[in-house]
Amino acid sequence: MTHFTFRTAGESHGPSLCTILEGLPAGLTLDVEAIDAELARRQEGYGRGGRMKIERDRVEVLSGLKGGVTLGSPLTLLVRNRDAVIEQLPPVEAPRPGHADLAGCMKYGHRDGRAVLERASARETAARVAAGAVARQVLSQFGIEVFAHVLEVGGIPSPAPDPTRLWAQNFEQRHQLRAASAFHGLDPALEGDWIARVDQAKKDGDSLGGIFEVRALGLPPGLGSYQSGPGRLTSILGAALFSIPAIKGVEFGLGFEAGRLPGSKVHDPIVPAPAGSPRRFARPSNGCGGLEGGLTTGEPLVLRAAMKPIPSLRQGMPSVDLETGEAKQATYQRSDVTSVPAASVVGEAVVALALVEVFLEKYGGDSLEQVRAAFEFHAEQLREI
Ligand code: EPS
Repeated sequence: MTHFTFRTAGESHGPSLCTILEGLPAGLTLDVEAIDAELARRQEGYGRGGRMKIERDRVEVLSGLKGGVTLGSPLTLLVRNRDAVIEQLPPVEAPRPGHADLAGCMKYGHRDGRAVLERASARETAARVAAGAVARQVLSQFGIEVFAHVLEVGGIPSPAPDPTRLWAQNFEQRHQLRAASAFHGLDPALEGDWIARVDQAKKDGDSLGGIFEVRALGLPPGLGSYQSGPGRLTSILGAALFSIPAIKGVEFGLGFEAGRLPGSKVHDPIVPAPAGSPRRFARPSNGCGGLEGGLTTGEPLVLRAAMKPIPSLRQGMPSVDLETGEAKQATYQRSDVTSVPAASVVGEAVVALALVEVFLEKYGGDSLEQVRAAFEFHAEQLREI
């Protein structure tokens, strides 16, 4: 069995973006429309800019499928760029503070930020969303759902960590609420304030960040490892979320609040299960966010990520022309006012990819049937604990 991995390639204004997934089990009937639906969700959200009016992201499957079913060979997905104008674009003379432009130029010895931004652009996340949509299809075979929603935009509301906040318990309800939101959020009462905040930032030529939450439900206990630092699911999920451009903070469950409270208020008691329960114990709270010792507990996984505002500001930022060394406003690139809703879709994708990796590590097999057999064997064992 091949270890599950994925890679992406492509430039923001090159011909296309692509991703190759390796280690997918054979026998999965791939729903290509569901991948396109995730790509469309990534393009949405109040505060997106001009590029999203140009692109119509759709996936083409180049390898790994026969008759719509995975073969167990590398799955290649391609998303073509409509705005494939990389050769015609002007140089980026004055790097944008906050973007990779300057640090990238120093790394490679360039004076033109264009050579950096083409790959550093968040456009690359379209490929990750495509890969994540495949990962979600593997997880859903085992009753696992990954769901992200936006909690804050531009500081509204002010941070108040609470793992149970704004959470719609019912599957239909949360999907309907999120689909009706211009921000992929769950609280219609906040939308008006968020819209006003984005409109004001747009008028000011400014940009906004925010916070989104990703939950995973239906996970079996015991995914991840306490045997090594890198094997801890906490490290794997943290790395996954921090791999999204502009993510500045990640929290699990109570998050930073856990550093402020006494142990008696942080740890989740283990109590005898009510009569008729399949287990002998229950967890009345989930402050740990579904992870103990770097392993899933079987409770919902609760993660939050903070995204900084986009670095391309129409009002400008102080910078320096890399050719002349003179002070100059940063080169303005067409941009979004905010892309927190899009980042939540990417967050969902990278969490799904990280979960598939550890899921297949635990229950790995070459075909879905073999994975299912291992999963059911473990489920049987868990009934004895
Ligand atoms: C993005 C495409 C980009 C930007 C944005 C994300 O397109 P363009 O540069 O042609 O306008 O809209 O990129 C950034 C926010 C960034 O910082 O690079 C996309 O497809 O999501």
